Amino acid sequence: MTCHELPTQPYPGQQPGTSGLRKKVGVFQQPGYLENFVQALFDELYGPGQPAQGQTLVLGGDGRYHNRVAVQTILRMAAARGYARVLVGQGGILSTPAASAVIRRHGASGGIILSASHNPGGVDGDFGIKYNTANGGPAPEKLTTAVYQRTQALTAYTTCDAPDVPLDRLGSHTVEHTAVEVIDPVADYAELMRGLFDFDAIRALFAQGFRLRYDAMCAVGGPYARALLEGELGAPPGTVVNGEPLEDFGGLHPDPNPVNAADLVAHLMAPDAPDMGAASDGDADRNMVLGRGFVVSPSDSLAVLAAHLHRLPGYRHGLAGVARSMPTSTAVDRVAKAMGMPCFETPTGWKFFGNLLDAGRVTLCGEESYGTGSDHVREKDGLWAVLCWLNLVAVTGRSVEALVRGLWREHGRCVYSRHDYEGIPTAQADQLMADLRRSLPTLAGQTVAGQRIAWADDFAYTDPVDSSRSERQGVRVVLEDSSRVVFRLSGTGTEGATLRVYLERHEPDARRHDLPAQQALAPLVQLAEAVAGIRHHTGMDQPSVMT
Ligand code: VG1
Ligand code: CO
Repeated sequence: MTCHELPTQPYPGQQPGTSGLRKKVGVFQQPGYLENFVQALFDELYGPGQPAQGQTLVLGGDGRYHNRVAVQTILRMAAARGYARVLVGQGGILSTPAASAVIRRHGASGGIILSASHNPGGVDGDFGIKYNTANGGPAPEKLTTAVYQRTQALTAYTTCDAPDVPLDRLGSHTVEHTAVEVIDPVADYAELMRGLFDFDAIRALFAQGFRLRYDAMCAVGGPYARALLEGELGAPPGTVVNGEPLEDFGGLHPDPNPVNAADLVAHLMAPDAPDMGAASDGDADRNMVLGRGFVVSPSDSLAVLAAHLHRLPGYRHGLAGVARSMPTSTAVDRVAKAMGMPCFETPTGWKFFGNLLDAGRVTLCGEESYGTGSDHVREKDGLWAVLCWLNLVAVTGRSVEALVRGLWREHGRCVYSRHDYEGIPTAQADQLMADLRRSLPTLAGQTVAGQRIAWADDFAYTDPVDSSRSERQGVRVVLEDSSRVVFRLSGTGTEGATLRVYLERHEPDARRHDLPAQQALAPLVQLAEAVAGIRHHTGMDQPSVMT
């Protein structure tokens, strides 16, 4: 076997977005496309052409179409780079939170996760790649920007002509001088979960007949949920549905929300509904939680966890603090204030939580996009969130709905919704945001659609740990009663642009807590239209998805 250099060239658009580089499968299938990106990454990590001496790389993905091909390509490049060791998940599989756990547990220098997460999969769907650093968390913007710049300057990449590594059986192999270990993708993660939760209490809950329906949406969460819920915690077989990871996710769209997981919602709304429902996304870092006949909003889920997490073994010493992404509702802020905990507001994307977690300033983090996680890893973690809820139900004896209603009673309800306008031509979406930004200085004090705007800005963030600065992270329009509308463009899509409009209104009056969210938020929808001219810019009357 020999290593050799092959020619490559800059490809347009290899700039990672909110979470890694995501493109259509066909784009990734172009000869040299993936290689160009990986070479740029290795060059940034170790210096151009320099070996990754003594380093360990973790490698795996969500099992979507092209996963296996990409794993073999990267194994050959890692061997040619001189990595000491590569830990690859069996079958090329590792969920995002499991990859984070493996990196941390084995002292790896980092990991490559092959996933486009909540984006559709299959031959006509999306593929993705992201790099996580030694803390187990997504690479910071500084690194992803440097990698992008390097992708634009490369002329060659290094690989070797080793045969494919057999991925389906656990075992050790040598490629060039690199030890490649095919590891159980669940084992390290399961071990971590055992240390955080009261498994006996959850086991007792299931033994008493508590019924859960976990929809893995034919994505990578299935094997983890089956092993832990059905295997260890005694949930009856069939608790996990769509539990087999499929290359095309069985035609499902593993972006769990009430639209894409309509089947799960229907089960939880049925007369014989289970006690709890849950779903995870493509790479199993997101979670959706439902009670019987009751949908939990992700921002409320975060707030409930903030209020109760100290009841669980892994968190019995309390929380150092909490953090949420800017568009996430302020429910968690209210809980944090009442409990005397610091609460941080970061830009969208998990990479912004890493420094706060590493510095021990926060224990729990979350986003409105069905993402919650803690300092146990450096990613959001879908199954972890479900285990939190199960454990809380077990120790408090309260239902999912009762836990959320308790939050509303104590702190009022942050009525919340996100409206997504998908598939907008990029130029139109950019124009909308540019016009909106231009109007910012004059918005404060104006009455628009009958509502008086207190202030408006474009969110900018200075990381409290390393002082790095991130500008233009979303336009906020805030009313005098703290109701708000936030506008930003998605950084994960692969076709055109998606405008996200986030709507929030605090409702202290318990008699109004059961008003449907869309009804309670209707005035803010009018405000959003009036300040941003969504119809004018996009021609769309209605959002494509409301969550
Ligand atoms: C979306 C969500 C964001 C999340 C990101 C990655 O980003 O809004 O909260 O961190 O997806 O999630 P954007 O830029 O499209 O709004 V995942 O589970 O797709 O990695
Ligand atoms: Co995800």
